[in-house]
Amino acid sequence: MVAMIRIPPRLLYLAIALVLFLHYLAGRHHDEYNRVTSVSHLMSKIYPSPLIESNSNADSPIKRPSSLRYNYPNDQPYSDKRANATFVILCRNDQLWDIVRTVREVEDRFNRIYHYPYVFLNEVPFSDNFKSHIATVVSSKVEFGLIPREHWYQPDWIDEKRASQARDRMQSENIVYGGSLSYRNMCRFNSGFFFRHPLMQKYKWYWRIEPSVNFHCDILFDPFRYMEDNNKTYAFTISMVEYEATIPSLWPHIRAFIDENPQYIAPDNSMGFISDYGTGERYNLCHFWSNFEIADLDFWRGEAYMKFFEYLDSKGGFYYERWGDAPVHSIAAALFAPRESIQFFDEIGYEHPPYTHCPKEGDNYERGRCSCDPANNFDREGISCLNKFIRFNYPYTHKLG
Ligand SMILES: Nc1nc2c(ncn2[C@@H]2O[C@H](COP(=O)(O)OP(=O)(O)OP(=O)(O)O)[C@@H](O)[C@H]2O)c(=O)[nH]1
Ligand SMILES: [Mg+2]
Repeated sequence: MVAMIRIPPRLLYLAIALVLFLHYLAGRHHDEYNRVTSVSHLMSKIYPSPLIESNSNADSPIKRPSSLRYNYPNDQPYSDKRANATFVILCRNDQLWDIVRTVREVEDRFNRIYHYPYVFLNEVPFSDNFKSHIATVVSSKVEFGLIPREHWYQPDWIDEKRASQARDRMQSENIVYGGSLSYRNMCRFNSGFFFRHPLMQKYKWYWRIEPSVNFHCDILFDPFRYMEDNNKTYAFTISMVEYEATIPSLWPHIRAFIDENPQYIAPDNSMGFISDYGTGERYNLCHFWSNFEIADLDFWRGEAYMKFFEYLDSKGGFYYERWGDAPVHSIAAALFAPRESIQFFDEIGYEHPPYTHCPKEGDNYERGRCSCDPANNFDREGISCLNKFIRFNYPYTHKLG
């Protein structure tokens, strides 16, 4: 006869509670544990996903066996055609080697398979040396554009005395780029003009790249196609809080714009992400870090954003303060685009020094053969707004980091 050991139910519940508590603690403090015990990771061990097939011919279709088990971009099948999309890079001639290294990474991690074109923009002509080195590293068409004067330089109607006093004061207060006029030109250009450049007209989608940024993981899917197929408008990898001193009057102007133009506000907008409790009373300074952006050019070219930009531009804050294109773009995306059309790409490992987003959902890290340190992930920093975004925009499908 087999002897039966009777465990009191209370002891059993206690043991289960202890195991769950330890699991919770380990998941909270160890990214690695979190990843290997996640449901999607365990599922991927049961059903390993097929790898992307590389194809060096720009005109041939890209083959990728389909797998629709999970709702992550890396699992989307992209087998037929490319989107109408381009990389866009604003850059100076003296940044040649920083951008060559970055473009080489973009190629190695993604574009050697997809061959999307590049548009380089500059307020002065690119040198022949610059152009020839870029042509060496890209695997696709590349165009170099000159920015029209009126899209770049401080407009005549700006009161230069007031603008220079603002620059001097911000410099004395050690505000980053507070004393720089060229930085202000750049922010205004990125806010309101890059999508109007003649070379950009033929495209619907863009991916913004900057010199010295790093792509740490293989990108096993086509983000442009993902955006198109899933009705997305704007995608980001890093989100953080803005320096308040650079935008003191931005939010009051935006509130005035909203009051005058309520018809542009998307019914299901992301006010809850940029204003705590969604009241719209205060801007919580959260924005998408726009040095990385994948987005729909038609969103910027549309009536809502054009009116919004013209309104803000007329207030002079790009010069009398130091408004960045990041809060301007982000607030517009949050207000004028439906919230489900804003995409966070966990699978794109991205670094703009000093901050890195290192993939952490499911098995994104392993599949991307990432080179970033998971322990050094900006998403966990106090000034990151990612958790706020996830809590607001993905309440059910994404776990909090
Ligand atoms: N052509 C041109 N490009 C510029 C100029 N200033 C900045 N850029 C580009 O605009 C983008 C943003 O400028 P950054 O200096 O990187 O600004 P940031 O990312 O806020 O600050 P960093 O921490 O210095 O990277 C980069 O792609 C730069 O190459 C300029 O005066 N002329
Ligand atoms: Mg930069």
